[in-house]
This record gives sequence, structure tokens and C-alpha cells, in this order.
Amino acid sequence: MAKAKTNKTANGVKKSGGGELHQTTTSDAQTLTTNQGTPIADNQNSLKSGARGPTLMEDFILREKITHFDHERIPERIVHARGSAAHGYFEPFKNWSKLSKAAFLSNPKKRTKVFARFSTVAGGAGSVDTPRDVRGFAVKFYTDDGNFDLVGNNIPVFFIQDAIKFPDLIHSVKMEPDRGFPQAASAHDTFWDFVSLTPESTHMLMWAMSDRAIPRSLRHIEGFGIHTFRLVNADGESTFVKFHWRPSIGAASQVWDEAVKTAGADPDYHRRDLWESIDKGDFPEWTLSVQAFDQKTADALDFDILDPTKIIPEEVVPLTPLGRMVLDRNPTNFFAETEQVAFHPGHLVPGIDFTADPLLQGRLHSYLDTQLSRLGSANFHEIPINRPVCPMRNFQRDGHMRMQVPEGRVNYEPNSLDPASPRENPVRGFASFPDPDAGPKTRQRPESFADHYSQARQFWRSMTPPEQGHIVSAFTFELSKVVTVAIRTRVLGHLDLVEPELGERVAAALNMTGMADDITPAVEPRDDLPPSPPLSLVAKAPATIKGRTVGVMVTAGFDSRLLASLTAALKREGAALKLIAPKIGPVKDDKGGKHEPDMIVDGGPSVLFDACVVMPSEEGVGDLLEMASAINWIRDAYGHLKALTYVDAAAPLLAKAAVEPDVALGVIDLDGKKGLDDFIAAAKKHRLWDREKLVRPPV
Ligand code: HDE
Repeated sequence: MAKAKTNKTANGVKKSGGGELHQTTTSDAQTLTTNQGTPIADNQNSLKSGARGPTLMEDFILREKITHFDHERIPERIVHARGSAAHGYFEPFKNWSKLSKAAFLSNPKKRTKVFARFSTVAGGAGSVDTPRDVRGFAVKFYTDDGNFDLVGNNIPVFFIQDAIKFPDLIHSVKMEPDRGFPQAASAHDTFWDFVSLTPESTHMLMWAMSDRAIPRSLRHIEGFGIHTFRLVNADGESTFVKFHWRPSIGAASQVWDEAVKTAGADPDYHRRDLWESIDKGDFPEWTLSVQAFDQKTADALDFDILDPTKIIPEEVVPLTPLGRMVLDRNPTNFFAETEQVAFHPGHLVPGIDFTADPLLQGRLHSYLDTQLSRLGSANFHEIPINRPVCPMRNFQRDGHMRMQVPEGRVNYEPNSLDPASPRENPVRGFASFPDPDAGPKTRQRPESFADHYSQARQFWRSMTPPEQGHIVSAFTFELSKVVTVAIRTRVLGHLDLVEPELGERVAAALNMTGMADDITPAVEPRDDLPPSPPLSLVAKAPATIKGRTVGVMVTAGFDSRLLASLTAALKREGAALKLIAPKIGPVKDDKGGKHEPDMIVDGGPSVLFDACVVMPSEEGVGDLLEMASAINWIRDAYGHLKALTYVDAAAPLLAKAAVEPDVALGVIDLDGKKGLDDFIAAAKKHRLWDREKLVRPPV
């Protein structure tokens, strides 16, 4: 083979015959090799018979590289395919051994490593971050007694009561099989057909159509274990629990129009946000709490604690905070960790146990099965991200890609040949709680699961007026995409049972007169359940901008003093500032100081920020006036109800965007007295809800 010509270029790299640029020297330590360790001399040209001849079969280097590449993808998760994850730790607030013998809950001084993965449910791995969807909230605790996986969602109830319906539910929400769309969207006929024929979905639909399904970021979601679990102490005493995660910066959501636009502006909005927050040391944090209750309390409830379509209101059983989780390290490699992590509700440790919730019971089969299909081997527990950190020893052997190299003759138990080999441990070992509930074999739904509307009504009544408006709009949007009128009519019939006002408002918004009146609830919905304030995100939103991002649109010659005071104020509040300018590259302030913008106006629409500052100079405002993206920046900030502040020079921009100053509605003159304080105070409200009726009159 002719030797590739090389010649040095001015910047110390050499050019090969193919024109690629290389470093001039390669140390032994950085020598590229094949997977077998053979050093590679040329990674640019395949082996050919003559420079212009055919490629040779014997090119083992080419074949190894391409074969490996061909196999790079593994099947994506059938649900929850798109996820983002991070490492961190969990520490209990105190010793909880009275409740549970779980080792990781006993010592407040001990941090247990965790890996948390958040996900959307319906879309594929390459879909966007902000569709209307449930979010998965899965945490792997690497405890001293083995791995415990808490595989939950950001909504405390589920669509169905029995695992056998899951494939149908998921088929209905995924892309329709003939046309392959819509991706990552429930707004289509098959989903609404299925749920409208499945009354038990009604409660979950209320949550899925609420703001919970369009979160502001993954750092702003709550998490729930959904099913009732048991905590079991060393004396074998069991307490029922529902698990709750609460974010330390409060839960918050986007508004629908913002979520839609974010999907285009930054499809990785949530993934990027999680990554960047951890990267800059602003670590997301959640409190893990339980609602702990005994059999007597369970018996006194008017629903079944095994029914995953029900919540226990916090007014009935309050939260007990167990400890906190902090996510402080980004994955080193997305595939090795985020993609290969294998969660399973059946990854359990002594001190925690299941109940007979028929949805949970079915999951106990599905997750192990799905790992075999995705990861391709029963040895998936040997992948670093799945490996327990405590000793793991047993006689399971061999299989695809076994990493362990067991020693000795003995691979069975009991044995007498190796007294040091692994044995059962009746003291430390996992013992299932002896749940006495069992009956004759039957395919039956308990009658105690029959009330499908009371808690949906309670949810509706617990919402603030803006949240109710959003639920109406969400049902309207989704049903407007449903072509089959009979399906819409059926959904309206369910909504009427939830609350006549809800059914009527959605019907009016859809311009529909008929609603199904032949849906007979199995149990008459209760009318006396009191609203539960913690169900509303708006009612409990903390007044903070910690962890939020403020966008500042500037042009050359902007007021440097103002930027300095804004920066200082935001820093004090724990918020970040991003600079947006018409062009990338340094922008000069009025004193000649140079600033590197984070984004250009076209690439940094205001949907990416929590509060917005319009700060051009007198000379620069003219440029912005000619840019539709700059006008839309202001219009959207206003329409999405964000605190918006401006300098006097920006007045023509606001006029062109048809936005009028109004301190009470969060449109604030920054040059005015108290301008900065008013802006921060407005930003802390997150949204100026009173503005909504001006931009989206309630239907
Ligand atoms: Fe899952 N679910 N699920 N699910 N689920 C999966 O497991 C399944 C359910 C949840 O970040 C799959 O490894 C069945 C409820 C999360 O990797 C699969 C049923 C809740 C994740 C599966 C349910 C969840 C999954 C797909 C009904 C909240 C992502 C890939 C009986 C409590 C975990 C995988 C991650 C993933 C099955 C219902 C949460 C197919 C059969 C209820 C957060 O095994």
C-alpha cells in the first residue's frame, strides 16, 4: 500500500493523504487500538487492493469497527424511552428503625448512593422533553443490603387498576399503528377511545390534563410510589406506606403554549436544565416522605388501599419526612448509565415489602422480563450502573457476557465441599411479610375498586381557578384532535360525572351540544369530599426564584450599572442570568466593557426563561424593532404570564408587541424607583395569573 503523504501545517497538526488533520505525534499511552488491543496505524483508510481498488475482506480493523457500530443501539424502553438521569445520595433525617429495618433508613450520618432517572412515558428516545405526559421518577438506592428501586411517577395515581390492561393502554397512547403518528402525544383517537371506555382512568385523566403533565423542569416535579407498600421493622411489624418525593425548590409547571414552543426552541430543555444545574453546583434536592398508616386506618377509608387509582389525602394521613435525596453528579456516559440502568419494583431490600395491588403485582413480572429483552442477558446486574455496591454472591452462573470469574468446584447449595461458600441467612435475609389475604382463584375486580369519580371530583375542586382553566383547555385541545365524534361525546359524559361544570365548559369550548348520558357509574360519586389544598401546585407554590433563569435581552451600549445590580440581586436569590443579544460574540456595554452573550435573540426565545428583562440601549433598540423574534420575545413573555421588566429605551418595542406597563400585572419599569425590587417580587410569583384572562379568556 502506498504510504499516505503527510505534511505539517502551521498550527502543529499534520495533513494526511485524505486531507484529515492530525496531531503530529502519538504517545504509546494514547495509541488507538482494536477491541483486542492491536495498535491501529491508520483509522482513515480501509484496506484496499491498490489505492483505487476494492476493499479487502481481510480488513479486520474495518470489520470490527463497523460491526460494533451496527450494534450500537439496543431496543429502547417500550415506555419511558426518553430519560435523563443523575447520580447522588440519600440521607435519612433520623433513625427510622421503628418503622423499617431497611439499613439505609437507620443512620442519619450515612449517605446511600443513588441514581435517579426521570422520563416521559409515551415518546421514543429521540422525542422532545416537553409534551403533555406523565413523568417517570425512578430512583435506585445502592444500599448495604442490596439495591432498592423506587420506580414511581410524578402523578400519584394511574390509568388502570390491573396490570393485564397495560399493553392496551400503552398501545392506545403510542403512535397509531397504521400511520406511525402522533409521536409523544395523547391527543389522538386511539388513546381517548381506550380511556373513554375505561372509567377507572377518569381520576388519572384529571391529573394528566392538569399542569402536572407539563412540568417546568425535572427539578420541579414531585414523585410518588403510587402503590401502597409496606415498611417492616425488625420485629416483623408492618406499616402501610405511600411514598412521596417533594422538590426543595417547589413544584412548578409550564403553560401549554410555552411547552409547545419550548419543544421547538430546545427539544432537550429538561435534560439540559438538569445537566447544567448539576454542572454548576446547583444540586437538585427532594425530600422523601411517607404517608404511614395501619390496618385500622386502611379499613376506615372509603376506598381500597390496593387500588392505584386512589390517593390518600394528606389531611387524612399527613406526610412523614424520612430523608433527603441530593443529585450532585452528572452521568459520565449517557449510554452506559442512563440507557443501561435497569429499574425493577422487585429490587427490594429487607424492611420494605409489597402489597397485593394488582397493578404492582403485574409490574413485578414485567420489569425483569423487559431487562432481558433490552439488555439481552440475565447478567444485566453486572453492568456497572446496575451492580450492587454491597457484596453479591450466589451460585447463578454463566450466560451471555458473564463478567464474574467464579473460582472452585462448588456451584450449588447445599454443599459440604466448600464451607466458606455462600449460605442462606435466616436472620439478615429478606423475609416476605406473611400477608394473610388470599382467597379462591378468580379473575375479578374487587367491589372496593368501583368508585371512579369521587376523587376525580375532589381533584377538580382542589384546583385554583387558573388550574381549572388549564384542565378545561387541555381536555379541549386533546379532544379537538379526536376525529371520531362518538369518542368525544363519551369523554364529555365522564367529565359530566366528574363535575357538571367541567363537562359543560369543555363541551362549550368544543362547540359540542351532545354528551353521553348513558354512562352509569358503578358507584354514585361522592359529593362531600373536601378540597385537598396540597393537590394544587399554584396554591402551594413557594415565593422563590431559586433555581430559576432570568433572560436579559441587550444591545450594544446597554446600561452596565443596571446589569451589575440585576446580576447581584439574582445571585442573592439563587437565580441564574442569561444574556441575549442580536449577535453572538462580545457585546459592549455603555462603558466599553465586553460581555459574551449566552444566546442570540433568534436562538433564545423567552420560553426558555422564567422572567424577562428588556434592556436595549437607545442606539440599539432600532435593530430589535426590525426583528420579529425580538417582538415575539416580549409578546411570549407577556402571554406566558412571566414577570417582565424593561428600560425606557425599550418602550417602542413594548408598544410594537402591544404590551402595556402595569406593575400589578408584572410589567415593570426597571428605570423607575423600586423597579428592580418590584421585578424580583413579581418573578417570585412565577406567573402573574391575573394577566391570564387578558391573553387567554377562560372557556
Ligand atoms: Fe412501568 N414499565 N409499568 N410504571 N415504569 C417500565 O421497564 C409496566 C407503571 C415506570 O427510568 C418498563 O425498564 C407495567 C406504574 C417508570 O428506566 C416496563 C405496568 C408506574 C419506568 C414497565 C407499569 C411505572 C417504567 C419499560 C402496569 C409508576 C422507567 C422499561 C402493570 C408507579 C424506569 C423498563 C426507567 C418502565 C412496565 C405501570 C413507572 C415495560 C407492566 C404504575 C418510572 O417493564
